[in-house]
Amino acid sequence: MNMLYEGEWRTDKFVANNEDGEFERQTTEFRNWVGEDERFPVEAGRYHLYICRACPWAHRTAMTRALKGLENAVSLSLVEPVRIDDGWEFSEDLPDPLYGEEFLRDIYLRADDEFTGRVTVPVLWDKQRETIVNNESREIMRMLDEAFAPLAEHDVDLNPDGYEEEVDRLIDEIYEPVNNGVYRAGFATTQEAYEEAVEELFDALDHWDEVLDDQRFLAGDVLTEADVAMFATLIRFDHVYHTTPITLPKVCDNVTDPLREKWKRIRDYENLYGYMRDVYQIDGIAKTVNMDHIVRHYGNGASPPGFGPYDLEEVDLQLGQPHGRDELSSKIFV
Ligand SMILES: N[C@@H](CCC(=O)N[C@@H](CS)C(=O)NCC(=O)O)C(=O)O
Repeated sequence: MNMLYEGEWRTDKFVANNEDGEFERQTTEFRNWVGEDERFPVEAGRYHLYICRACPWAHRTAMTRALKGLENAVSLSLVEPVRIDDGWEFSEDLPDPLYGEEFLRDIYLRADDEFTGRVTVPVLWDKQRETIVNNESREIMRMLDEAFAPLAEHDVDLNPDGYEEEVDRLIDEIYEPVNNGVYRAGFATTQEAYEEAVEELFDALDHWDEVLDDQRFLAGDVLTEADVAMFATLIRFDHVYHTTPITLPKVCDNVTDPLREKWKRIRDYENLYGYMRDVYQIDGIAKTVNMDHIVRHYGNGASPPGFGPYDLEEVDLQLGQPHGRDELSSKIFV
């Protein structure tokens, strides 16, 4: 994978798997907090989100912005869905609205011209100080939810009083097996690492399908940040992640797929499927989902060739179909 190394774009530096063949996600570099750090006060129009519609981590931040009604307070722009050798790129169709840069790495270099690390989305950018505030999706999601609340046009709290501990626990609980689990399965280069990731992923999905049998959302009766995190993985699952093991043995000679029968689609889960449609149908969410970008990203060499894509025509998730889950709880927010 490509990355910046002391300010230079390098294609030879980064190794994502450890010696056991397990995929290791790098930790992010910019971790400032709007509202808590006096350099970054809460101000309408001051901050910008760079995202990619294909990326599940970036999707969390776009969903939170939409649910809170922060579109007028925090601007947003997209990079092209296919990550090329030069990394994430802007284009004529999807230009960098702030500086007219060619690549997202140029934005990182504006923040730190000696930057070493991967050039990832999402990025929360401060237009006034001209630097990256934060590039960790979980933290950006929380900031949009809480620090930016005074600017929000919707009375929506995704980490409500009394739920805080549970929301953090849930976000932690689904991260390894589900959100990152699909990548641990897809990027594993040894049989052992692959099997462990697949077992954990489907044990977790089975578990949450059961939990969602008698509660509408992960934390109970209302939608929280944990659901935002879960949805971003589920919505990509049938089109992208589910296709991985079909081709994985062809990609990695040393990984075979005895666990194939374990792989279910979200459509095969009664409750997870209804839950995914439920979240999709909440005001503002559908427009954050760009299935075309999702499928193009995973199908065009941006990721290991084992990933997707399904033909969009072939897989119609029927996301607008009734879900009946309002019988479990009549409200969505506190
Ligand atoms: N921990 C980061 C991970 C973000 C991430 O890995 N984004 C991917 C896109 S899905 C990316 O930009 N990858 C580019 C790279 O790793 O070089 C977060 O949650 O914000």
